[in-house]
Amino acid sequence: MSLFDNINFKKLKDGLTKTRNKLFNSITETISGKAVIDNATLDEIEEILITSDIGFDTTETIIENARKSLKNERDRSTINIVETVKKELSEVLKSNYAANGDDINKFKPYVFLIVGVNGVGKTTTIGKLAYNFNKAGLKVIIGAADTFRAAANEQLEIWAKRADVEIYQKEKGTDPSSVAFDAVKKAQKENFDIVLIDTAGRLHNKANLMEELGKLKRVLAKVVPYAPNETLLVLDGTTGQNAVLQAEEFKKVTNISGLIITKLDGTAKGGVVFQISSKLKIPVKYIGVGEAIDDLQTFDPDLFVSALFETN
Ligand SMILES: Nc1nc2c(ncn2[C@@H]2O[C@H](COP(=O)(O)OP(=O)(O)OP(=O)(O)O)[C@@H](O)[C@H]2O)c(=O)[nH]1
Ligand SMILES: [Mg+2]
Repeated sequence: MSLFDNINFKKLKDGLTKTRNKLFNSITETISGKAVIDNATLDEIEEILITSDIGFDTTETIIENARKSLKNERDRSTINIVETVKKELSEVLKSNYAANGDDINKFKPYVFLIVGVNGVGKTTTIGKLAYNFNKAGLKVIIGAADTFRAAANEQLEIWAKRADVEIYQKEKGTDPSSVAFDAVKKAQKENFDIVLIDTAGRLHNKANLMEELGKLKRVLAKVVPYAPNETLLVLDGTTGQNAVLQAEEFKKVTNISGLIITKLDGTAKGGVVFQISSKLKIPVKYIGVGEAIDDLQTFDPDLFVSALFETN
């Protein structure tokens, strides 16, 4: 059973329209009208995949596997080609997939640390997560550990109100670790199920940001030794290759348990989800398909691929 009922296939499909146009429509254009697909056509498909932000290595694997499973000329009908590419794309996502929520009942409070560079959608995503957890009947508190930016608290307060959950905050400039510490303490004392800790995306410099993360983790573990249960890295899907680089940077300095890829609505770069998933070997947990509170969806590999290939 899934924890949230937050997948709206139509919205997912609508959000992925531009990516679908780039990926699926180009593939169908390439193969339409051809009775059988020759190697030159497979090369063209390969090129489409590479230029759809899926990445070189991932595409190589997909095409190599497709060539193997379509060894016979007669297997190379257009429908078989599309189905094979779809299957291979799903495999990429499934090989790094992890279901959400299995452990949540085992830890109280269950602590999420949400990290990522500035502007990727951390605060918005925390609002959406809070809304989903609250709707699932869990008692949620948000810890406002982005004490760097002036308007951070106000923005988070608005989201907490919308999601109808509590927020723990202190004045700007407070040590983020002390906010996180106190938020988890409060959660423990007052029987909260879920703690969502927002963090700053911009500090004085990158080394600072990474150092702060390490400190946050050490301090959280002082309240509850198992915390954080999850460290989720938020990536902006519209930035394509840059998102991959960011994830690699974060992976070097901290243990990332899952990814949230935002802003997949309205971008043609959604193919980057495949590249991120296969390169980083970290599961994608959620995706953002809009700015509203109900625009966060639990990531489902098969549905994601279907949404990229279904036109009506
Ligand atoms: N279209 C779209 N916009 C999104 C999505 N998620 C976040 N945004 C927008 O991205 C912008 C930045 O979001 P924030 O949540 O403030 O990002 P942040 O990572 O907390 O930023 P900092 O706190 O400055 O580091 C806002 O305008 C959000 O509305 C999404 O899934 N789709
Ligand atoms: Mg923020």
